[in-house]
Amino acid sequence: MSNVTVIGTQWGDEGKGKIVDWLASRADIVVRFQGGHNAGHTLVVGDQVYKLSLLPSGLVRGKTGVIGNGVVVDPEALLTEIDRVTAQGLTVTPETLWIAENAPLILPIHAATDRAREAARGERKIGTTGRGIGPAYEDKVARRAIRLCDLAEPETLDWKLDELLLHHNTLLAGLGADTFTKQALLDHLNRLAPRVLPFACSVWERLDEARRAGRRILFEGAQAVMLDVDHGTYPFVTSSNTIAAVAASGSGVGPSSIGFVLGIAKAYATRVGEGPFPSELHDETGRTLGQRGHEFGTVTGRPRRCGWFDAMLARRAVKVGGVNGIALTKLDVLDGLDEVKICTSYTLDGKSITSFPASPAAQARVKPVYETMPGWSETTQGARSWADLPAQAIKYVRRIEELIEAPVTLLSTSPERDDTILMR
Ligand code: 2SA
Ligand code: MG
Repeated sequence: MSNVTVIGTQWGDEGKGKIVDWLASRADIVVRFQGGHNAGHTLVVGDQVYKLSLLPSGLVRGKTGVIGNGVVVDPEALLTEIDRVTAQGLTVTPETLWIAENAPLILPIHAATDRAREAARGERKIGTTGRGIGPAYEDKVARRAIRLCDLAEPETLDWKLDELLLHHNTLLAGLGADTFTKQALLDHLNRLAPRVLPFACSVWERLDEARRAGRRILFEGAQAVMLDVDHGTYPFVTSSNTIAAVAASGSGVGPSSIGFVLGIAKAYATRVGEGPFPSELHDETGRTLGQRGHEFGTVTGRPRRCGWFDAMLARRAVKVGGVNGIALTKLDVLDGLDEVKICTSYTLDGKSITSFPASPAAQARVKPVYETMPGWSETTQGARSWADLPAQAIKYVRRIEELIEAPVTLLSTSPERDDTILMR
């Protein structure tokens, strides 16, 4: 295997964690390149269940884990997660975990701003994870972020904190929320710095060395294309680009290192948080999918909205995300349904449309047009070969491939790592 980049093609929670884990066994280095601890990957390894938010999944398999410059790093969340997996028996050291010294940090003030703004939005809230992801990215672009390397420099930290506080305290006060003192943030950072700084390094250089040594790199995306700040259902998106192209800029390698782009798609659709979701089901079928699929957020525990597979959006994700092949997950959740539906086009105000509109008002009014297929009564759970699958399930998969214009290269049939079928 050469390099592989894994991205979500829907709204997250497609089961990336398991696929990344499966691929990690064939890679040497696993790299996170965007997002922060708003990601949530559940890995089932034997009788251990690992819940990772910030750490690259490969660490669980003894691979080198990398947190690239495109990630926003909450040092406290990082250390909590390191402590948790350490208690589960893993060893995380500066040899096995490399964090980009130029990665921007998330401070408690970012989460406060995130939450205060969401509260102020009321009905119009985005439904963020409340972890400060958006405000941290804003600070990066506004050139006032505190970066990991700054923790080693008291003078830099001093003036950067002034600038940060000026901005956020003004906002917080305006929103009627509690403001922060410089001393509180300084104490927070000084407490964490000695444990976090040893992981800081020049990631681009190490990846360059690794590349030249022929080591195989797996880039692990978080969130998904429909949450991409440019290509997603803006403004109901996360604050980073989530497409494969960002694996390069978010870790400091050239675009040719991205390799094969594997898009993860769930056999139906889910979404947490607010925002348009044309194929959402508000009926018993929707609730059944949610229960069978255990559709509750890893990070916030929120129940996920459920609906039919949206081939229009998945096709778009394939195109803008640069997807070469799809890993289709959770097909077994559809087992036993009398019929299954795929959203193949939309209508907008009664007129047929062939592309998802860009404006949020139009996106909210879009109605799905479905193609209905017979379901299958046999179980697909745990199937380990093509021959184990019911004929109707195969037809469903083939139809999806046709509609989204990408081959299904992997089929995952249970959370267990070995229940994965390599299709081609
Ligand atoms: P934020 O906190 O600013 O990123 O929130 C903005 C919107 O993005 C949504 N969001 C997510 N939706 C689904 N899954 C997410 N994380 C994973 C998880 C990730 C994964 O399992 O929880 O599978 O990689 C995630 N992160 C952000 C959020 O609901 C808002 O709609
Ligand atoms: Mg998830």
